[in-house]
Amino acid sequence: RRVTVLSGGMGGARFTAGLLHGIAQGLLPGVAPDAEVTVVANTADDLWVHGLKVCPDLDTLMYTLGDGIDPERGWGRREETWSVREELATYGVEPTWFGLGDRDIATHLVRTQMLEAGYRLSQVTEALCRRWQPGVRLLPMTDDRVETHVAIADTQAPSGRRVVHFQEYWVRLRAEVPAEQVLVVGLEQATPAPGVLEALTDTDLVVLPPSNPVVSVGTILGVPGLRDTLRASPAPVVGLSPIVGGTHVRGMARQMLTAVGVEVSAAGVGLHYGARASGGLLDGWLVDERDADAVARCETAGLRTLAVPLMMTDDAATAAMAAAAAGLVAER
Ligand code: GDP
Ligand code: FO1
Ligand code: CA
Repeated sequence: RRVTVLSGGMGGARFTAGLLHGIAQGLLPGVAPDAEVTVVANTADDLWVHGLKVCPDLDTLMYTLGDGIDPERGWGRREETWSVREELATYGVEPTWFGLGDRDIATHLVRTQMLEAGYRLSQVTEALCRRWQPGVRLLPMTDDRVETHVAIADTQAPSGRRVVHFQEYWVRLRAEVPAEQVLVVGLEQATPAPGVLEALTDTDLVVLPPSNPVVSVGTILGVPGLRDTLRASPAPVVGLSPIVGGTHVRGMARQMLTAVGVEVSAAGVGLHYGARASGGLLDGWLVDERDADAVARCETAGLRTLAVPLMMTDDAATAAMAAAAAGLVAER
């Protein structure tokens, strides 16, 4: 009676919205219409800025599923204003390249003061969700501080490279410079947040949505204990490719996969996650119809693979791919 999703921000949030739609309509084989969804969210995008703790993926999930998201941007609040951002810029306070909306700042103020009062990130998230009612149990992957950084070429530096926070790489540099290395600071020392390991084992289905395989799903799986717990889980594990037609649909998955040496293709990502039968994580893998070549490659490697329409154009389309995903691994 439960489904667990490992999610980043926009892609995972959009998938989860459609998943909820599909479950309610009883479209997922092996999943009851009243099944509860737990989302384990990536927290390595998190950033301390202007003295506030900002959690982009947790907030994108919370706002999207709680109907507060700005639909154009895909992050931050709808009906947002930017007075504080403008005032900070007038003071010449950096970073001016990372914008916090006035409404969004309230979320970061609540989170920051709760953290400073000694609450854990999972308790803060639970408190914020009492207002937003996302319709899922939203868990951070860990309560410990973990931050993704990216090493890029820098001819001025003696070493020839410098390291920037993931948000600077993505928001200021627009991922336009090659990422030489992805460094997830604090990951080795992190422990799974309360309820996370149980969410991977005491469930009927685990989904790797079409989130970024490196800086969303990869960082979640990198929390010590998660990958092994998932591999040992009695629940079937199914994934959906974020690479369609040989590249990402949006964002910077192409650059991140290249940085870690994984082929930028639907097959490349599927084989990167690996078939459970050969030591990997997946019992099933969904690719878009445009990447039908990936089916044979993955099947040869023992990974049950299906080509279906994989563009999350609306909740109904996403519900259909969630149903196909559940169906692919239902009999496991
Ligand atoms: P982020 O944290 O905001 O970057 O969001 P995620 O990591 O959860 O998802 C980003 C990924 O979603 C990107 O790699 C995109 O390629 C992928 N994505 C976005 N829209 C779609 C879609 O409609 N279909 C598929 N298959 N992938 C998508
Ligand atoms: N993305 C941008 O492109 N520009 C921004 O100024 C920006 C600010 C921001 C503030 C809060 C937040 O939760 C997200 C924000 N994002 C911004 C999006 C953010 O970089 C992405 O949601 C993810 O971190 C990428 O995976
Ligand atoms: Ca993210």
